[in-house]
Amino acid sequence: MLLGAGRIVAYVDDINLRRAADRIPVVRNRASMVHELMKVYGLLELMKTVPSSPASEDYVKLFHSSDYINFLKAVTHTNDDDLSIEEEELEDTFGLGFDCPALPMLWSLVCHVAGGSMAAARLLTSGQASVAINWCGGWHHAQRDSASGFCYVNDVVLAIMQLRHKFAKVAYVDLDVHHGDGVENAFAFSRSVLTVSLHLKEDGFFPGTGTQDDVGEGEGRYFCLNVPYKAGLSDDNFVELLKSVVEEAVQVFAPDCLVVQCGGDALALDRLGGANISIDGYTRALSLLLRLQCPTMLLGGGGYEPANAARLWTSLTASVLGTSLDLEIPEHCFFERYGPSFDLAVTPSNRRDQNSSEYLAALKSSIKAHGEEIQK
Ligand code: TV1
Ligand code: CA
Ligand code: ZN
Repeated sequence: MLLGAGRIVAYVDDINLRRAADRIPVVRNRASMVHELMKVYGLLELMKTVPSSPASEDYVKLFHSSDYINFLKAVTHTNDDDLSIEEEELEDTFGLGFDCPALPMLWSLVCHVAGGSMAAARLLTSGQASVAINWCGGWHHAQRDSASGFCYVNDVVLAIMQLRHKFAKVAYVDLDVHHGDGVENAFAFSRSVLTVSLHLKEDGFFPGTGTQDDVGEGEGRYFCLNVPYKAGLSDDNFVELLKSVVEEAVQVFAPDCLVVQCGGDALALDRLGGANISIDGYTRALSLLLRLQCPTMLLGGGGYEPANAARLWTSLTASVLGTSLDLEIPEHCFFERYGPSFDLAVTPSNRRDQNSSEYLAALKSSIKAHGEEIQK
């Protein structure tokens, strides 16, 4: 399928960025697996590859508070033992703890991750690319003052802030199975950034926010759209929901630029997920968004079966490039991680879709009503 017809596609490719992303514990080595799979399929020769460099403290400060930044730097220069903060206390200290441990060289990790999406933003603002890809980005939970849900820095928010220098209106669409709360909060008061998140919403599922009546604040009211779904969401229903989002809200908003968080944890059988989407479902979703024909940034995010995240992002890249890939995974350094199938497919499981047609109809009509508010 040719999604990016006539578009210049650029891929942010930097060894130090990958090494930083590889150190995030729940997705250890995933960034390298993604990159190596893209490479062995020959995709790197089909795109412009662009290096990134670590962001500066001043750049990170454009969104995050000085107190939080100083804490990250302090953690970096301290051993666990000298930190003189108890584990539980750490949990309330700028969000560090179980999900976001105080990793060694944390500050450098933050600068590299922020730098990756900064490079992608620059490719779009300079007009050097019409699609810019950073599979090491998409850390949508980080807040101004704290880490959250494996996210230490909100590279997405920082990148959107850069895009806003050139593009008056930016639409953000978050396909990750979790609510994109950090990005939503950052732009809740803004009418220049439309944030949309589709996510699983059930009792106890992280982060618990993102109900349908969560629509933005003040001037930015109706410029946040949340599409909460139930467990087992199928490809057809996922694509239908996104189609209604695109037609009723995104097209009405008429963005000058698009940022898509392609978190892979809505894939079937994800360790942390609960949706039932296949690679084909994601590809159809992305094609709806690319049809808007705006400069587009593609980011990663969740995806807790690393081999499946690599399969997804490699397949999405190939689709954007209009090339098709052999089903058999080629021999390469991570080959054994793709067993037992050793093929590129991620197909739906046979679980039941708990989203009834009544529930979906109500969601769609509320998306439509939301779009009418944007129109006003
Ligand atoms: C260390 C080691 C931490 C193994 C955390 C699952 C782990 C989880 C781990 C885990 C895990 C969460 C919560 C509970 C909030 C906590 C990248 C009240 C097997 C974008 C973040 C999910 C999703 C956080 C991030 C969630 C993203 N679930 N194993 N942690 N407290 N945290 O529920 O959106 O994908 O699971
Ligand atoms: Ca989401
Ligand atoms: Zn997620």
